[in-house]
Amino acid sequence: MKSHALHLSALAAALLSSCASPETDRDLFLQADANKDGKLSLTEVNKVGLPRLFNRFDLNGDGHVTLEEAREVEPGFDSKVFAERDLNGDGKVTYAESEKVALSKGGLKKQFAEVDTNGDGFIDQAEAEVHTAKLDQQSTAAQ
Ligand SMILES: [Ca+2]
Ligand SMILES: [Ca+2]
Ligand SMILES: [Ca+2]
Repeated sequence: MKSHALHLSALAAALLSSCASPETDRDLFLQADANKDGKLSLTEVNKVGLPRLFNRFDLNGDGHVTLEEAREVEPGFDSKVFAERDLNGDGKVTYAESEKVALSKGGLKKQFAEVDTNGDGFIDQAEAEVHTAKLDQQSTAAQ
């Protein structure tokens, strides 16, 4: 993964990765669409996106993210941001901690709003595709 990709929106990284094939994106979309209404709500996006985001940082897959792991994924990761998520202060962020903090901030709300271009509170497949295409362009431009 190229470094610029790390700064793409969390939703993109988590759900609609720019390096995934369209096939994978569609699978992800379907997987995220828990109630199968053909649209993604913020709740659905958080449910699928937050664990994926977490797993991306948990490099050794032991169920918690250390500051070292966070910095390996995102060099210069702010230790304050880390401390804010490490609710019990043991130097590790578990998924439960990260989810709790993320949801208290609205989860992937900001990233969601970027994809929900008509602002109806749902991401439909067309909006998801537009977003993916945009990311593809960005990643091509950055190469
Ligand atoms: Ca870990
Ligand atoms: Ca902790
Ligand atoms: Ca929409």
